[in-house]
Amino acid sequence: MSNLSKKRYTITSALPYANGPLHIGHLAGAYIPGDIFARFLRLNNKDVVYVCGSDEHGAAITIRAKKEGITPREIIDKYNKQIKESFEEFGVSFDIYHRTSEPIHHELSQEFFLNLNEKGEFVEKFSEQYYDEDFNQFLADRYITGTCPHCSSEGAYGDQCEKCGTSLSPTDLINPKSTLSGKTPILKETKHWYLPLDKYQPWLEKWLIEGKKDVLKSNVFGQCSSWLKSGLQPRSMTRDLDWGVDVPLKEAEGKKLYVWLDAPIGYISATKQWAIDNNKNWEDYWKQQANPADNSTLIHFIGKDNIVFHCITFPAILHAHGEYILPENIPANEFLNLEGDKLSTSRNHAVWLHEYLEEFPGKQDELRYVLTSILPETSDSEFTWKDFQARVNNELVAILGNFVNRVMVLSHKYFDGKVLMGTDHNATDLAALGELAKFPEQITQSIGNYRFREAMSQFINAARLGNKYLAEEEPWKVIKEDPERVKTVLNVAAEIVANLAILSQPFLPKTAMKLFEMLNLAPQAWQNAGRSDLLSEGHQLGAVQLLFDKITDEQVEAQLSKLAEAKANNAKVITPAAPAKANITFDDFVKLDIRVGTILEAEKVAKTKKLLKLKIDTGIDQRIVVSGIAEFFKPEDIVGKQVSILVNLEPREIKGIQSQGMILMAEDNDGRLDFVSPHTSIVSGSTVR
Ligand code: B3M
Ligand code: ZN
Repeated sequence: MSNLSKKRYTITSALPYANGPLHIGHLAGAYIPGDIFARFLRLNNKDVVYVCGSDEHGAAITIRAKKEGITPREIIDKYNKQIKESFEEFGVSFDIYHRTSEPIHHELSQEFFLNLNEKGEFVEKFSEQYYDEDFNQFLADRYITGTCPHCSSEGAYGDQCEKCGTSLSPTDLINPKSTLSGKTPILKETKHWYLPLDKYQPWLEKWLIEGKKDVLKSNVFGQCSSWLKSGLQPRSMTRDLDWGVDVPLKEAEGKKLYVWLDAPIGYISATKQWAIDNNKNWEDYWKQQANPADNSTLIHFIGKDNIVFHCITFPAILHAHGEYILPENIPANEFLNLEGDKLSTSRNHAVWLHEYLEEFPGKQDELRYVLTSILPETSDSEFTWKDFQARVNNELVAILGNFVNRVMVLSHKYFDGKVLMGTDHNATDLAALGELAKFPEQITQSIGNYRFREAMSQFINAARLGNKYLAEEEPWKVIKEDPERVKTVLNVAAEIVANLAILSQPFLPKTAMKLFEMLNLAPQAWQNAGRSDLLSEGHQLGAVQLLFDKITDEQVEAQLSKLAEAKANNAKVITPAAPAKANITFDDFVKLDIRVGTILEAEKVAKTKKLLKLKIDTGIDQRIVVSGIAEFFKPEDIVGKQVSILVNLEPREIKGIQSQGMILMAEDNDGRLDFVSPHTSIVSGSTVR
């Protein structure tokens, strides 16, 4: 599939919206795969630029700003910083982490828009769009919610239903509501610039469907084919918004570029900035070269929700512009689930990277390892803390860590940390070294085909080989009768460690560094992997370092209870209110005689948990009411309190007590009760209507 024979690569990972922290799903979707790929190519001496940055426009930002009660600028500054730090901590090796709020990006996006506009590529259309009259503004897709026309679930957005995944237009929504005022928006005429995707359909079919059938991953190809099959529609490239890149036309004052026009251009503006900072020519990485063989190879790493924009919209824009290269591949991942449930920012069902870093300091590679092992490459996959623990303890600790540790400790113990050569390699040694030599090519194949899970398991198999070799040769036993043989065994083992150091570099950057330090060896290029003469005779090894330690049951339990707590909090917040009951007439209503009463006495009803016996002054009389509120109120706290009481309810006997009427209580989703009371003191017997 992928061609690793090119000399220049332009690698991108999706630009995260700077509207919240990152979680493990982000890492597993677009960043770990992109980083492994970029690191691998650099190790192979390719000319690589790996770019990313914050996506700082669009309703994603303004909605978040509104929620937090701060400005969009404050939101993007806050989350850009946090996200950038998380990436650095996890060793995601972008050559630049840029921002779409930078002037260089605004300029380039506007240049794209003007270029296409001058060529007459856009179709200008007047259309009716939802407008919030209270807020005097057109409503972006995300500012409108309503019922999904496909699955009937509530709370679908104007651009997508998150329940069933269908992409929508705001006017598709049933019973639309503005999220600004909560009111039903009106339709108002506005002008927008549309990219005629229908016009590019034949070209896309040729370039994407015919040309990339054998190149794209099947999940990506499947989505693209079905999009094209259902027929592409023109898509508006401008928005009535007050946050984003200005549409650079006089007649479009107040309008902004659609975020999905400017965001992918962010890859290019990031490269431009990097080129300025590093004395490079950005066009080498983005423009078509005189000799097509010199074109850079463009690869987009994304999650599956971004496929259409990277496979259809952005290529159409690049194609319409004319001077740019097109993506070679778009290896999108599916989604990662967590403990049996979808990852969710709004429900706080997630493992947040900034929290992981605090709770598992120094264990970045552990998470990289586990996520790489379970990447949702062909279908959704699942992260569980038990599995995390098992993989760290049984693989990183028990196989890789254990092997390296034994080699280091024994070498120091027997030979002062020197790599020596005793007797000649015997058949077992040669077999082990022969096996070892096969891994680089296997891993190369896997990475070249975007099969990072497979590559990761090949890597750990290389460590397994070392572990097995050592367990069979038992140098700790042989040392007594044949120290010369032990020199050779530890020499072979040290060569395996050196190979592991090289092979680990694309996957586990911190571990790779430690391994090279322990070996007292400079980091090596990929081409040296497979060799068994990396350490010369007499080479002095460095000090022993601990690579990994075990994840404890307590750590797992703490994480699980954190998720359970989030779920509990969440149930409180999001359980929707019960639907309204059937209508009644006013005559029905006036049959209820509700009064303000004052609690004169209160006591627990014996042998019950929930009941209080109350004596109430209703203004009409003093009467006894039994009420199920004992879990929420102590008798002594409510004497004197004014409440609403339904006085003409048929008396009932409860636990042998005649209860005359009913106290009105408000009940929330968790069953918590509170009185419906007058705001100020009011005479008992006042009517409630
Ligand atoms: N910010 C959407 C997302 O974070 C968007 C990606 C842009 S990539 C150019 O899923
Ligand atoms: Zn739906």
